[in-house]
Amino acid sequence: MKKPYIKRWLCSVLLLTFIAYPFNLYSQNFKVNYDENKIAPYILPDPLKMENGKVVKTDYAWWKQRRPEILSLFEKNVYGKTPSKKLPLSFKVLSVDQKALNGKATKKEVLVYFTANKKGPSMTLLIYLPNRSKPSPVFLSMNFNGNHTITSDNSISITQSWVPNNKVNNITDNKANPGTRGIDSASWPLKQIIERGYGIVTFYYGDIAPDNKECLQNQIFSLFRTSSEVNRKPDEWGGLGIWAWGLSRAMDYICTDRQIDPKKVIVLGHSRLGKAAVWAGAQDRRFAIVVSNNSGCGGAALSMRAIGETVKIINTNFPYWFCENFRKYNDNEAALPVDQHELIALIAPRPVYIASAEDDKWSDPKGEFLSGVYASPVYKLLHTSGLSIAAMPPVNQPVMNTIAYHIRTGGHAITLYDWERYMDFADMNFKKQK
Ligand code: GTR
Repeated sequence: MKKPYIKRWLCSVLLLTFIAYPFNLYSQNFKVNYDENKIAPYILPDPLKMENGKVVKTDYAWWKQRRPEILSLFEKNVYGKTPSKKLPLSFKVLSVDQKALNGKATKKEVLVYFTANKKGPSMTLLIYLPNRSKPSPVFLSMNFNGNHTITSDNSISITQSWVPNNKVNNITDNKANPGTRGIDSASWPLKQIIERGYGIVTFYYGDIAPDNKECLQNQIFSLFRTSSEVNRKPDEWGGLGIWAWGLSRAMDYICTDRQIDPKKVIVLGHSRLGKAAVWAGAQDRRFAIVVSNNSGCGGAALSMRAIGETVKIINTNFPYWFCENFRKYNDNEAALPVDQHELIALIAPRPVYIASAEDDKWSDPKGEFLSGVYASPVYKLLHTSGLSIAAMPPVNQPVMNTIAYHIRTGGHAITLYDWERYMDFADMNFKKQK
């Protein structure tokens, strides 16, 4: 009798270690709090109260005074300033296949150049559009490992950009290889997305800037600086700002593609790419809907709760993701002049979906939920609904108002369940547009 019990116990310990291991890597040198009762007192900034104490009561005051003020607070204290300089973008269609996915989709690869001489930095968009409905609504979302990893289709070009070494994928020289084709296909249910009438536009975030300490020595970053500028200014942008900028450049292409409906672009990101997607959606009002999938600290989760990953942990592990001023709030979150509920509020009155995973404690699901709750007064000021509940819903029971939220069973990932909820949410909102 005893033996099976011990075997089961051993398997569950091994399984838990395997699931928790990646985030142990990032948390091993820190004291991480997961206890709600140990959250230090904090006062969230009121999104409807100006820095001078004046209460915002009208749309006009929001659009002309408070919204610009919050945007500036995020630029100065968290993500850094996104340069306003416009680059001479140009686009080159590399391939078109109108019979992709068993004839159900048109697949395109498009090169986006950022310099007039077409010799500087560029990114490659991979696009799938449903043949039955054009112009199509699309999800715009960056991928983690290269366009060729989202499906096993071996006609997709393999990124030449730096990729992280990875024993599992047999990458040892920071170069993507054909053996990694389709490794992330579980996160990209293309068949289901196309069948529901949605397209996808994706690119590898490493095309824009490598996710490593060279991130800010890269070509895009240097396009906006003069050679005399050596050190990063305290409010100069970081990797998340550059990746968010890349999403807006992809939107620039989308606005030229007559097969895509530019009024129905859903910007979406998982985890670190969710942080960038929410920051892009907050700045660029061309995005019709914004989706945060497990974006956590520096994404949808309130920083002041300091549960799971904290400002100090993320700035220590990824010092190039945020602006240098953000480091002032290491172990000092209560002093922040802005918090992530106000990032969500910047999206108002556009629909936004915040999604958590029950086992993703590192991302603080409750902190992600509360951002939606505390952004709601701005949505109501702008004559729409916020998040109509004050307590977290049960797992796998989504709540969909203009702000939507779900916490699903399982861990840190983007799953078919998540994608299906986002398409339900987009259906609901795009039907209203008709
Ligand atoms: C972790 C990071 C999280 C999240 C995650 C991911 O290392 O601490 O904030 O970005 O990576 O991107 O999967």
